[in-house]
Amino acid sequence: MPNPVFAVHYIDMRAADALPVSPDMILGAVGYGVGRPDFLPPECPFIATPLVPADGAAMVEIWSADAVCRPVQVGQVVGACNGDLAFGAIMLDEAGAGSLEAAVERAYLGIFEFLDATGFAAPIRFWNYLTAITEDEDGLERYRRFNIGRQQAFSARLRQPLPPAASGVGGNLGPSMIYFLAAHEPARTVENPRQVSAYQYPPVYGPQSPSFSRASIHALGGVETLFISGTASIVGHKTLHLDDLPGQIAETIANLRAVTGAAEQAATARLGDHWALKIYLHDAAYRQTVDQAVDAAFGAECRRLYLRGDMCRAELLLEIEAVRQ
Ligand code: 3EB
Repeated sequence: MPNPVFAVHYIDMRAADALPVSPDMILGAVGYGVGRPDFLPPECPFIATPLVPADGAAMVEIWSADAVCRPVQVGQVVGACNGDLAFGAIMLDEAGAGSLEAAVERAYLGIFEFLDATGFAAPIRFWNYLTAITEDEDGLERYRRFNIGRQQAFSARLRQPLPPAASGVGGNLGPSMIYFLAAHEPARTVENPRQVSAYQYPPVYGPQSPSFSRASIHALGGVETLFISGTASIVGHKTLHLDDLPGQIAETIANLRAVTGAAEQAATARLGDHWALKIYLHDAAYRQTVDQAVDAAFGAECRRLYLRGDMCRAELLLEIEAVRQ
């Protein structure tokens, strides 16, 4: 099987003093509880998130490629690209925009400017990390305001019928931010047969339903990468297993299996066996219990990054996203 054109690495800064990849082949780096690492060349895109690792350590996520990447900045979006892929990241300027939804819309419009300027047609995966995600702001929850701003920009600029995979999680260290991967062709979108599509959630969850697909498949040169969106204990559109950690873990894994099954139907090539999971925990103390379930479901060799996060529904205890290639 040909090699994937990109890969993700999770680096523990307590142990790392060097890059695991060639510095000119880095698309971008993302920090959790840490600023730009000394070993990262200054021209490589780096963005700090408001999330911290669940065990308090500092972690860096690196997206590497199989070809030299060129750093590029367009407006406020910092990124890098090669012939096949682009990475970009932007901090939200909430004070400058006046409201969260205006800041989100402006940031996403900046992302579309970046895509136009670099010649990339389609975002294939978004990560949205927001501060105080479930807090009320002038009568409307911040996550609901975020959904309004995102959809405003998507309806103006997204050139595909359905949005790609995404995660939307809260943290409290520094400003809200967004990062993404993009390609020349839109990713194929995949839904979860056990769940109502997020973009069809009823208005009880907010005036604007969340614009993301449950998964997206990026295909290039016979290699397919599956990006599974943040996945939680939601069936239909309802949260199940309130205050029940084992129940939410089992339901989340059932949802991951269901969306994976749907993706296998939608894929044109066999998906690889390498998984990387990002696991958001409401309470870092859940880690051991979740880790045992992940070992059993995905195998002990499955890579994982545990983060302390606030889910966009306060009753969700955890959320898991995945890359499979
Ligand atoms: C859910 O299933 C949980 O707003 O981009 C998961 C993944 C969730 C992405 C987003 C939200 C988002 O509704 C929340």
